Amino acid sequence: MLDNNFKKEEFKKSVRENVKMLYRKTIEEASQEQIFQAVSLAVKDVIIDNWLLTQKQYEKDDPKIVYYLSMEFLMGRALGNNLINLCAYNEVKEALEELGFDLNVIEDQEPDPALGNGGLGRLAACFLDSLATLGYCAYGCGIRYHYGLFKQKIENGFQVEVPDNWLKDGYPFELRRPEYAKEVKFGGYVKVVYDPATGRNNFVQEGYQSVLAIPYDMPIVGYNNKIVNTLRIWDAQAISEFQLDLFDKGDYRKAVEQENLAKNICDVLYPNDNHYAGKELRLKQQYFFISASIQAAIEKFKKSHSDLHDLPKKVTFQLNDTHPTMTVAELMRILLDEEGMTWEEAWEITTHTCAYTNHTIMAEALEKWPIELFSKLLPRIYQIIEEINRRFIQEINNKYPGNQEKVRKMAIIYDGQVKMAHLAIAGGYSVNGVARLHTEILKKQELKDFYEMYPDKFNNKTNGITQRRFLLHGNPLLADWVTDHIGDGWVTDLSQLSKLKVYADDKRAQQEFMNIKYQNKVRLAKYILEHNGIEVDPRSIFDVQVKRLHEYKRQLMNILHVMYLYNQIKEHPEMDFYPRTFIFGAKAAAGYVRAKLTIKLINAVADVVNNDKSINGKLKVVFIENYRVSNAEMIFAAADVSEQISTASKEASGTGNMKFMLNGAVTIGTMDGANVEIVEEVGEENAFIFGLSSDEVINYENHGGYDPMQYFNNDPDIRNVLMQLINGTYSNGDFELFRDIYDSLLNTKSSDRADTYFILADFKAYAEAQKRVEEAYKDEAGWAKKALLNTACSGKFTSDRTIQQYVDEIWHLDKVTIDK
Ligand code: 26W
Repeated sequence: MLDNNFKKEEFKKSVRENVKMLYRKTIEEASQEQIFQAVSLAVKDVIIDNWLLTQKQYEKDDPKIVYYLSMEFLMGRALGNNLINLCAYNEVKEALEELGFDLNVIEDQEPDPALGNGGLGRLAACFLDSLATLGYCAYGCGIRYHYGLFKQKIENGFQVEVPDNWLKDGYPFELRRPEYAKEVKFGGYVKVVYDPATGRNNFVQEGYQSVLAIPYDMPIVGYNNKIVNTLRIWDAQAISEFQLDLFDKGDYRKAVEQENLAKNICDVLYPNDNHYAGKELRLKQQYFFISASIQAAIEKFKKSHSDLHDLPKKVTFQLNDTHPTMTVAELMRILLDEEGMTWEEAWEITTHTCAYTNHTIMAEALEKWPIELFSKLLPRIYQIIEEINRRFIQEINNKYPGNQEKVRKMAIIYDGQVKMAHLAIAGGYSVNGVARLHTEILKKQELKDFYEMYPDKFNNKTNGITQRRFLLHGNPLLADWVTDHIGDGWVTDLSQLSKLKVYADDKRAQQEFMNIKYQNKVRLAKYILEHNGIEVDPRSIFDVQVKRLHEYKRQLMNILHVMYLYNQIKEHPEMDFYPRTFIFGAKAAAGYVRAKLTIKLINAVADVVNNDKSINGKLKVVFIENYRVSNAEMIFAAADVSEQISTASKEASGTGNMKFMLNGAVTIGTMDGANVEIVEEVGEENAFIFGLSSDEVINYENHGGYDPMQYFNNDPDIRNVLMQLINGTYSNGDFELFRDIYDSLLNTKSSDRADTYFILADFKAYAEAQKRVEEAYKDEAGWAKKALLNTACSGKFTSDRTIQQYVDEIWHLDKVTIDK
């Protein structure tokens, strides 16, 4: 029996009590949603005891703290995950059964907290899980968006965005903590006041508007170790009229302005993934949560330490991409203006406390704020950044005398813009990429000049995922099978999966493994029938691409290949063809027109193919509506083939690729991001690799010489497929509907190159790799071996390993255990 605080009878009693207290109902009268609330409250009760224990232990041990600062935390549902980590899932399942409820149905009542877009936000959530499980003192710091990532509806094949009002029934796992509120100041101007006592100029912000930041804490439960860490998300509240200081009393206009400022800051998560839009409100969001978080961190530090010079020994601020880069300037502001330090002292502390992770090399994702916007909203912060920039340029000039080119490329402020990545690099002690290839590209290409100047700051931390959510919770059949074969040590030490390798050729193990895959496919098929009304055959190959929709991820290449296969089957009905179900799931940013059109194309192809009786159901295409963390768990478990087909060099790492691998899906992919390391672990013979290398892509980009038209002219298969975009085949005779997609592949506009993502260059290699997939799948034992080996070789990709590397090489945290 695992060590947990659950006594079945007590738990049942507590659920009854909660239903009574919350709803004045008996269990029998309560709705499933009400039961969810009551169960969650009972679970929270247990969590809070451990939460208190953890705080006590941290106070006693005084370990170093990492603050993981992120605009996004894509947590997914908490109930099931908390039960898993409390080792109480099965007991609670039984207890609920005895009360007449199905835990799965109760779990489905929880809204998916979707305070993130995709990879970056989900990575943050996996990291919090690993930090708590490994026993490290960590705080996630973020924003309590009232509306998370939109819900996706598909209407007539088009994406429609629906607001995600996740807080409407109240969220049981959050705790409002108004007593820790912080004031955040915007606008106004900076007054310089000479202080004769110190001989220093003091900088005072005046005429500003304030917002109150109210923290809400969510528990992050470690696995089976009683540790409960905290995700602190900040909500904005107006400073009420009564709290205006004397000077402002009766300033009605200011009261209204402050009220409005507070009203919209936390309204909604920006739905752009990998695309910078330069919106003022986003800048406000960034400063809002950073100022509140850094203030709180400094206050906490000072409670138990007397000398702020020790900050780097006790605290790291990890910046999740450039979005929280304001940290550098805000920390400087506090040390200079509030603590009275000299610039040199403050800079020494700041540059040994901040560290930056880069998650993308996509140029359009780089944050560059216009000076006017920045300086007006944050006058003091801007002033500090100007001084950082002035000194940084001096440093560049010292190192490269007379080299204006270097200044132009590296300055923090240039061309009327504040470049956040440059600030993050200059202001911190570590810069890391998220997969080996990505880090190499940063060093050799994107951040070459910075690497040359600060080689020691650069390091790699290949991403990882938590096996607790993506195997133990998401795929209970496989989790049990693994435990039956190698014990349950893998739950906290995923490298133990390698013990499964001895079963790779074992007939019985292969059969059991594939039988579990089959049952998971049946589960997904049922979901697809219920949600899409499409019948799919669980015996067909489940070929899955689920991730945000972006041109560089090349969902378009996937669907063009489906069109090509359909043409083949139609032309050669007698052809030997193993039935395949192509499954897509993807949200497109609301303003990303071409991405949304790609969704329409996928659905249009699905309509034609799925309804063509003549192909005997050999080919099915499914677009899963509203792809999100909760259905992702089920999708990974059911996949045979994992599509990881980004243009080489563009996908920094990918993390879905790892979730598929863990669940025994075989990768078809390019040598991009972490795919490189996946292939290294599992062996080339257990993956299907194709396409241009990152060097080839970068070479084309730097020197030109790519001509997509050549493929159109010389390859009739490609030509046929492309013509079908503009001859009405998938648009009821409408020649214009998909013209933009056609043009994007072939028509060079004056400014940009056609087929920016080399789809036509890679198309045939992709089709050929897909052919190899089909041949391999026909060999039942051969495929089972490949699938099993993918699971067995996925140990490296746990976020526990990633976090341990961050701890050893960047954070240097102390391990904490709860005293028994
Ligand atoms: C400013 C708009 C914006 C919003 C989000 C720009 C950039 C982002 C993110 C950095 C995009 C993102 O999620 N990147 C993904 O990060 C994952 C975790 O490291 C990687 O696995 C993915 O390859 C990368 O695309």
